Amino acid sequence: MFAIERHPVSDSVRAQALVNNEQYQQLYQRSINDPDGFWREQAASLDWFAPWHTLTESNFQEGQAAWFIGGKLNVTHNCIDRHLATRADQVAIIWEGDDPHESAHITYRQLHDKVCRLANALKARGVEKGHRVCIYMPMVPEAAYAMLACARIGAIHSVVFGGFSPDALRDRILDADCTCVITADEGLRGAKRIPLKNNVDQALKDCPNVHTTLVVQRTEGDIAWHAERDIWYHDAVRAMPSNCPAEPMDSEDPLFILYTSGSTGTPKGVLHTTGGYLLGASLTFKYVFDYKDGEIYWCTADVGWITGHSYIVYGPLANGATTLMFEGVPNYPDTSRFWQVIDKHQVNIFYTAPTAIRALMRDGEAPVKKTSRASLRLLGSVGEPINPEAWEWYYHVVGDTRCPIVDTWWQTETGAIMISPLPGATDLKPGSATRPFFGVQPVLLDEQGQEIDGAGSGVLAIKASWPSQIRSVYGDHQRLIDTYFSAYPGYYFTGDGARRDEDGYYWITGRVDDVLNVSGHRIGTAEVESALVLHDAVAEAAVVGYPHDVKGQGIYAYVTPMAGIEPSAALEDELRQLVSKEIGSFAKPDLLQWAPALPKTRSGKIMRRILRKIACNELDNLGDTSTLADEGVVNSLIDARHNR
Ligand code: 6R9
Repeated sequence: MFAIERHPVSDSVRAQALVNNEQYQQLYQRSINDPDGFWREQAASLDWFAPWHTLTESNFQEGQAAWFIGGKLNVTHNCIDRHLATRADQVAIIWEGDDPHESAHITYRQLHDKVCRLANALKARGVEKGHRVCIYMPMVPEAAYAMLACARIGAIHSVVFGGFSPDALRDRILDADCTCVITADEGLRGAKRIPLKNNVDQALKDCPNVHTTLVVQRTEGDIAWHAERDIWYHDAVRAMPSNCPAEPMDSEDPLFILYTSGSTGTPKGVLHTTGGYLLGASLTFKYVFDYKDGEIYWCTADVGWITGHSYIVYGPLANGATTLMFEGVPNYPDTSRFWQVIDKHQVNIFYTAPTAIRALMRDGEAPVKKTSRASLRLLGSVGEPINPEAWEWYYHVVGDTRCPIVDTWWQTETGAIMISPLPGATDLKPGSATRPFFGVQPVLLDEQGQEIDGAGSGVLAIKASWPSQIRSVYGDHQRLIDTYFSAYPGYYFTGDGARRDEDGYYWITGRVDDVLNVSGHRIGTAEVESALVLHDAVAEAAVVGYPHDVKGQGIYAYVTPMAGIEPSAALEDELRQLVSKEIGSFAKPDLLQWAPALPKTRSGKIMRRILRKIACNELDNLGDTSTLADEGVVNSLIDARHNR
């Protein structure tokens, strides 16, 4: 067992930090005891076109949340225009290409110009306030322009991660009824080309309502052209005026939809609105990263995920920060790339995922140590629990024992960071996300749904609404209520389990539902199962997670073939391809086991608990098997597992 050492806040970090521990305690207490006063002060950090009159109206039973009611604002006015008086020539976005010789710097003035032109181009194509625009892009600055151009005119963006397959893209376009898609000819990652426009063409065969596709020319690769709907991005913006008024939006007008996986059914379109989301992203960015004017900040996420939305685009830009956007991958041209980029652009704050750290750890210290990293001041972690070994390596090797690590727990649904250290305030314990952010009231619930006091373990829930909370599941409000507000009435249910220690620190232990976290990607086991059973040769499939050294969790699929079908390596391969086609290659099973039958209860329910134990090789303690319809099934699965 790895001994967990406490890392106190150093004097030098405390001296230059925004808040120390006392100030954190005071501000936190105030945010809970006097929310009106606290949020009135914090909301003044944004520019409002019209003031709000009511702080919040929320009701967890009905899944209702509204914040800063009556207020009018525009996200891009806050992220761009208001900075022009003081920082027009400051760099807003540093773009680092896949190729280490390619980079670009975009100032706030240039960002204003780019976003306004694109906003005007969207308008010229008939996109209006409230329309949905799908963004399926590589990590190029145009992805940020596209999000911001939508926000400028009040269109709702739905960014779909570029790793999703054409089928997954189609489903998301249809669910949100998008009428416009912004994409690129191809993406470029680790010198490999990703056929984005081709994928869009395939997806759009079933999407008659899409009238426009704007195509960024990234690689000049060969693509098909549909003149009735395709336009080159550069042609569309060229003749447009470089000014476009920022649409005054209601605080509760939708800003974006982002699809995420749950334990059942198809992915949900998580809906976020304008005022509360922006304030949540902006405030957490400022305090958690302890951001100081002029610093260079780099978050390695993809804009296709919530981390990219809140902490590459909206949070940093709302603070007038310089945000770095990286097109490539950590191991191209070699595994020193992250650290080289840090030196090249003099990055001060670096925010990445445990899976990346674990992958780079395998290569040893040399690729890190041949770089300086002297500019680094703060490190961050997000997406999954960080194991203490990876934490210590990140701290000692990457951060040279100098930089605090903020382990930030949050979700697509929470919009912004919920539990995290503040660098000047919180002593660190490797593996713990530590304490709640201002205004956040986490609780641990036992099996009866009762709150656990003091130290203990339970499911993690949130007791009261917070500004950047999910507002709805797009097109299906009942699903919001069923998923988050029904299991434990009166609470927001996170889907995670957690432990609280004697210092009140939270330790997230992982999902308690059927959601996997594979390299930081959230994948519903039900989605993978649905893909597998589409194959004619498959009678039934059950998917569970198992511990994976680099990915955190790997995907373990049990597949029962149709009667008369002989399992084979070729068939296994076909099934993997099918998952790749239905979802994306990141969701392919790591291990596939042919199962003559699955363990079921007498009422026919698959006993996933047992399948999980077999996948994890925890065979000594299978738990209660008395409800099994046929114990022989379990023994045959165990035998097969042992034979692999
Ligand atoms: C931001 C993001 C959310 C799920 C969440 C939890 C896991 C995220 C974590 C963490 C432990 C952390 N998670 N951050 N677990 N420690 N610091 O990742 O959003 O993609 O919606 O995933 O990720 O299980 O419930 P999302």
